[in-house]
Parts: sequence; C-alpha cells; structure tokens
Amino acid sequence: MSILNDISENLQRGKAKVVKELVQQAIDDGIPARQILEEGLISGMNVVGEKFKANEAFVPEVLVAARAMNMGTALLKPLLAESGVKATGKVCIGTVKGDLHDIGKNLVKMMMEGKGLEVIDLGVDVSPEQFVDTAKNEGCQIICCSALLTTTMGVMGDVVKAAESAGIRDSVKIMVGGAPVTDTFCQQIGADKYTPDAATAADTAVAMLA
Ligand code: B1M
Repeated sequence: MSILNDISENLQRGKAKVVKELVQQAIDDGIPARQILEEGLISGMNVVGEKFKANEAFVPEVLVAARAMNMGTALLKPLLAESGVKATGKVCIGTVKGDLHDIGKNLVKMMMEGKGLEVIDLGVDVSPEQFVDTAKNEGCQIICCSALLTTTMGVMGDVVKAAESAGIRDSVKIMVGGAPVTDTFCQQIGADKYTPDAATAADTAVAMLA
C-alpha cells in the first residue's frame, strides 16, 4: 500500500510532521492501526536500523526518525487501545539499566494498556532493584524488561536474581523482550516468558494473569 510506504520513507528521513499527517490520512482511509504501525512505522525504523548498522546513518538521523516514530504512534495509541476495558492486572515495565532505547518498550506498554492492564512505566535505565522494589511496593504481578543492546540484556538476569533475593520470585512473573533477546536467552536467565513483539507481549501477559 503506497501510503504505508510513504510513512516508512518519511520516517526514514525524519520528517515527523509529514509522518504525523500521513498516519492521520491512513487512519481516515480506514487502514487498521496495527497495519499502519507494522508496515509503515516499524518497517521504516527497521531500515534506519540497517543503515545505522552499516554506518550509512548516524545518531542524529536515528533520533529524528525516533521522534517521527513517536509522533506517529501517539496518533495510533487510542486506536490500539480497546476503550472501556477493565484493568485485569498490574504490571511494571522498563528498559534495563544502561539502555536508553524506549520505542519498543513504549509500544509494549501501549498494547498492554489496550488489553486493560494497569502499567507502571519506570522509563529507561532501570536498575534491577527499581524493578523489584516497584513490583513489591505496588503489588505488580508481572515485571516486564526491555533491552535493545547485547551489552545490557544481561541485566535481565540480574532482575531475576534480585527478585529471588527479595523473596518475591514465586509471586511475580518476569517477561523479557527486545531485538537481541531470544527464547533461549530467556530460559538461560530463568525468566518466565520471552515474546518477540508488543502485541504478543500483551496477549501473553493477559494469558498469564488469567
Ligand atoms: Co540504538 N542501537 N544505540 N539508538 N538503535 C540499535 C539497538 C542497534 C541494533 C543499531 C545497529 O547497530 N543496527 C545497536 C545495538 C547493537 C548491539 O547491541 N549489538 C544500537 C547501538 C549500538 C546504539 C548506541 C550504542 C550507538 C552509539 O551511541 N554509538 C547507543 C546506545 C545508547 C544507550 O542505550 N545507552 C544507541 C542510541 C540510540 C538512539 C538514542 C539514537 C535511538 C533510541 C531512541 C529511543 O529509543 N528513544 C536508537 C535507535 C532508534 C536504534 C534503532 C535504529 C531502532 C530501535 C527501535 O526503536 N526500533 C536500533 C536498530 C534496530 O533495532 N533495528 C538501534 C523500533 C522498535 C519498535 O523496535 O525496540 O526492537 P524494538 O521493539 C520491538 C521488539 O523488540 C519488541 O516489541 C517491539 C515491536 O513490537 N519488544 C519487546 C521490545 N521490548 C520488549 C519487551 C517485551 C516484549 C517485546 O516484554 C517485556
């Protein structure tokens, strides 16, 4: 669909205002929000990621693309969320210590809220202690950790250990995700569930709480 290509291409160029207008146009044309997200915004960000890797794009370009992504997702948020759904559980979410990537984490949060979960967003650069203290003090049933860097994904193992030390491991589930994370890694560190994308994360959280 050409409008989705246009969204992807303008995101790659960091044209936040144009991306916002195109996303609104796609919504008005009746294209499902999930399709706009996946085939327009995420697809564009993946190209930026490939260019970044190949040294064809640099941090400033990535930042303007991230800003365009955020403007687009802000418009999709109310459509991805199912209105009027009663909260069915409490979750805390964050990007692990040392890691500042938050676009994927924000999508997971958005999808979970859409499924009626109450989500406490701890932001980025979150220490294992912050995850565990929040789960303990706020009564969260699930801790959700996101990591985008191979150098920070190991912190997720520290979250599992911190939950054990705090004596809450039996009462809290730990979900992990982010581009470098795999199911095998999840099992190695003793977390409960790896999911590859935000929508699956939300469905899985709801299923775990049922
Ligand atoms: Co960064 N960066 N970055 N970056 N960046 C990556 C991750 C990288 C793969 C780029 C590359 O080389 N191709 C690379 C990591 C390499 C590695 O670790 N092996 C990298 C690097 C190296 C760096 C820096 C070190 C660069 C530098 O400074 N030299 C630096 C690190 C800063 C830090 O964190 N300490 C850095 C900085 C940045 C920016 C600040 C410029 C910016 C972040 C802006 C922001 O987030 N606000 C940025 C970006 C945007 C990227 C890329 C291009 C895009 C990431 C993204 O938002 N994707 C990325 C390349 C790439 O991933 N293709 C890259 C879109 C988003 C929707 O996907 O977050 O994967 P993602 O989320 C997905 C799933 O993973 C999943 O759901 C989402 C889809 O539905 N998911 C979960 C995520 N969390 C989940 C949790 C779950 C379940 C599913 O359960 C709890």
